[in-house]
Order: sequence, then C-alpha cells, then structure tokens
Amino acid sequence: MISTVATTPFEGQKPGTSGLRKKVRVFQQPNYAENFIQSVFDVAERPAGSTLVIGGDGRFHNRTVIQQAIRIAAANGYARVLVGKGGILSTPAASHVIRKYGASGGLILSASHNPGGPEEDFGIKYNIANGGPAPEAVTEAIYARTQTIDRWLMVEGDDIDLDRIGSSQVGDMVAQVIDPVADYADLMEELFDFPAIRATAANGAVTTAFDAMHAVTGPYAHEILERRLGFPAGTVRNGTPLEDFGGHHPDPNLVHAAELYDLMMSSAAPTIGAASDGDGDRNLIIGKSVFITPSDSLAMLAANAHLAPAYAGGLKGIARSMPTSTAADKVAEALGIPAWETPTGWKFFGTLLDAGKATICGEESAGTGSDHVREKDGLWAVLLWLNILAVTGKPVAKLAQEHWARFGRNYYARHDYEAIETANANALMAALEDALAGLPGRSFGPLTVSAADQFAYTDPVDGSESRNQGVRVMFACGSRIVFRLSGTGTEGATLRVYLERYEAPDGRLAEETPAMLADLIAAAEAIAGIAAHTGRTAPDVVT
Ligand code: VG1
Ligand code: CO
Repeated sequence: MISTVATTPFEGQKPGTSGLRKKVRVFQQPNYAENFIQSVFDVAERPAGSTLVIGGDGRFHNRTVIQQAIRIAAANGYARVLVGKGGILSTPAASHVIRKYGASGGLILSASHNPGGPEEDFGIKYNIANGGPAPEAVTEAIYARTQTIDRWLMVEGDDIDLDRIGSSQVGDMVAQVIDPVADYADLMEELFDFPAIRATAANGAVTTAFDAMHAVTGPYAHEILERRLGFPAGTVRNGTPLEDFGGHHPDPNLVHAAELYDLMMSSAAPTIGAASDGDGDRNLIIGKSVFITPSDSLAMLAANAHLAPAYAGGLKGIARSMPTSTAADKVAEALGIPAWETPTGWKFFGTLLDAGKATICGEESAGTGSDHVREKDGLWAVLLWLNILAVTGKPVAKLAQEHWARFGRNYYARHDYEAIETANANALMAALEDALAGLPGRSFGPLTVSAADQFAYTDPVDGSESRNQGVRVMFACGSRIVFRLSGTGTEGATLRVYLERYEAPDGRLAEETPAMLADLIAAAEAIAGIAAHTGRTAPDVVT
C-alpha cells in the first residue's frame, strides 16, 4: 500500500561539490532525508521499469536511510533496487553497478572523507545513468524541488534484511541485495595485468601497505589485494568498515593517515603505501621515503598508463580540475593528446568521459580515475600504480625522479583553513574579487602577477556554464595561487589555498616543498589578507 506523507520544505537542501552533506542529527529530523530523496525521484530521468542502485560507505545512519530510500523508491514506481550487502557500496563500485545493470541512477549515502558517528556527518549523492554524479542542471532541479515539496510517498512494510544476499518484494518493486565487491573486483581484473602483479607479490619484489581507514574499501582491498593478487594477510590495515571510522577522519592525507606516512618514511617501509577515504573514491600514494602529491600521481599514472592492458592503446585525453597542478598538462602535451581543465568536483568530468575526449581524470584532492566508471576510484589508482611497479621493476622514487627529469616538477601544496565564520570567508573572497583587476603587474617579493581571474567554465561537450569556481592568481614565472571555498563542509566555511610552483627539467628538482613554496605562501597572505579576515595565522591542514 502506498502512503502519501504530508511535509514542508527544509531550507538548505542544496547539493554541494559532491551531494548533500549535513550533520547526522540534521538528517535524523523527521522528513529530512525523505524530502530530499523524494525530490530526487520527482526530478530524475527514470523511464518506467527503472532500476535504482543504493549503497553507502557504512557510516552511522547508513542503514536507516537505506531502508527509507527503499520504501520511497517502491512507492515511486521503480521496478527494482540493487542494494549492496550490509548497505555497503563504495562510490566507484556504485558507479560500476549502475552502468553494468543499466540502472537509471543511484543513491550513494556518504559524506566521503568527513568523519562519521552520531555527532558527525552524513550525506546523500545522486548519480545518473552514466554512473556519474548528477550534473549541475540536475542538482539545481533537485534543490528547486526541495523548496516546494509538500508530500513524499512510501510503501509501508518491514525493513528488508540487508545482510542476506537475495531478493525480496517491497510493494511492486523487487529489492535485490547484491555482493558489493564481486562486480567491481572483476572489473579491476579486466583492466590490469593481474598475473604480473601477482608474480611480484609472490616473489616479494613489490610489497604494499593499504590503509582502508576503517571505511568502505576494507572488503574491496581484502578481496583484491590479498585474495586475488596474493599479497600477504595484513597488507590491508583497518580493513573493517566501522560506523564511526574508529573515531578518525577517513581522509587519506598526511595528517589523517600519519601512521602510514611514518611507516613509509621508516626503514621498514614496503615498496608502496596507499590509503583510501570514507567512500573509496580517493587515494593516497606514498612510495618508500617519497610522498607523491595527488597532482603528480595523476601525471605519473597518465604517463605510464600504457603499461596496463586497459590503456595499452593510449589515452584519448587527460582532464584535471582547475586547482590541480599542471603536471598532467605536460604529459598530455608530450603524448599529443588534449588536456582539459574543469571546475572542482567529479561531476564535471562526466561529459568528457562520455564523449571520449578524456580517458584519465584527476583532482589535487587525491582523486584519480578513468573511463572505466564515472567516479574517481581509489583502489583503481593503487592497482594502476602496482601494475606500473610490476612492469617497470622500478621503485616509486626512481619513477618520480625520471618523471621530473623529463617533464619538470610542480611543487604543490594545499592549505586549508577550516570552520571559519561563513561571513568572514565570504568577505575574504569578495575583497579578493574586488582586487583582481588591480593585481596584474604588482609584485609580491620575487613574484610578479601576470594575470588574475575568477575561474568560469563552459563545458566543451554540452555547453553548460559554471561561474565562480575559484580565484586564480598567476605569476610571470609560471607559479600560481588559487583561492576557493569548499563545497563539502558542514560547519562554517573552509578556505582552500592552492599553491603551485613549476621547475623545468633543468631546474631545482630535489628540494623540499615548504621551502620552495615559501614566497607563494607569503604572497597568498599579502593578496588575500587571510589573517585579517579569519584571525588565523596558519592553516589547519596542509596537504
Ligand atoms: C572536495 C575536493 C574536491 C572533491 C570533493 C569531493 O571538494 O576539493 O576535489 O571532488 O571534495 O570528494 P571541496 O568543495 O570541499 O573542495 V569526496 O571524496 O568528498 O566525494
Ligand atoms: Co570520497
């Protein structure tokens, strides 16, 4: 039986860079999640008889919202939902399942790298039929609908058993609980040279440590790295998903994965260390005694991708988000393929991937992926690295040195100022925009501004436009500072300052990053008045 539940709109149900993210207690309010999910179904393109994929990163409140979503989906005419067992589906696995089973879309319940637990964060993302995040036109339509919604629909009934693989009936809809790992693991096996990786695992030529951070990649990494590739038990650390991620931020960076970093800098370091985030779409790569920035990892993966079977025929193009360093552009140039620069967030890569204009994409925030799905993919990046290590037999540090010697090196860091007052953050950005026109020609220490703008993007495939995607300040020497506000936080505002300095192949390639960026850090303060606006004299997180 279908019930119609009267409701009224909530303010602020506006999806950000990657879905709607709020505190768990916000999502726990009666009608909150229901309103949003119903709004998605009210605007989504979903032909009669559609399949919907539902899964999440296993965080607190995941199971509750999955049961709500199933009841609402049944009342809205879906023929079938596919749900990961235990409510689990990593973001890239969900993308693959949507594509493989021809679903019209999927709900991914995650707040990604944000912490989990009753006092922490929750989130809902909607992905479309190509497996990728809903583009802006769709998220705007969803948001508009949340502002007028007056009812949501549900089928009454018991919760389905999320822990048993199999089908059950919910109203007229079939709810199918699937193995969350198998399809994804099979896909990875198609893309990469598993026999070559398996051989290096067996003879100990390559050793690895993978930190799943008590988040969603644990079951995937156990299956792929330990069972299918034969890396020894214990290779995967923190491999059991926990509702609160063990009380940590499941954010694979040098701050939150400090233990892995310390291991990789010690004499006991394996060949390669890696970690992934809450929902499995990010990756951290650290070689024995060398950290590879995500921007460099993108460039190095693109330069060596032909060593993996899936990319042996070459790449069609490389895309990166605007704040990501230009290291990947140099590779694209050498390969004679296009380099694309998009706004922040994976949703902007979808059209390029669908149109065959790009094969590999990446973001400075530890996201890399390819046209195998329509999301960034943490384990994919780790497996491509393992494939490259297996084929070349070279350590990560050597691969990095050779890369820099060929393409030059982009020293890079991102400084985050978290949970600052929203009004102060907005004032900082407004003042910065006012100052833009007067910046070219001005000098800050040894740096002279050559251009400054607010990044706007016109999608080369569908022509859609996105404005206000971050302030760029370019210097005559090729260095760059980008300022933007985060679209994934749940408390106040987060200011991100991205710093990049390029050294040509004949330049200084083996220096320490902080020293190389010191002039840029000083310039960022002088240009944006960070301390004056926020009261902060140092960033909370440097990645
Ligand atoms: C951040 C990153 C962005 C990434 C997004 C979602 O967004 O900067 O590159 O795509 O998170 O990643 P923002 O707006 O906070 O800078 V995830 O792993 O949270 O789905
Ligand atoms: Co994520």
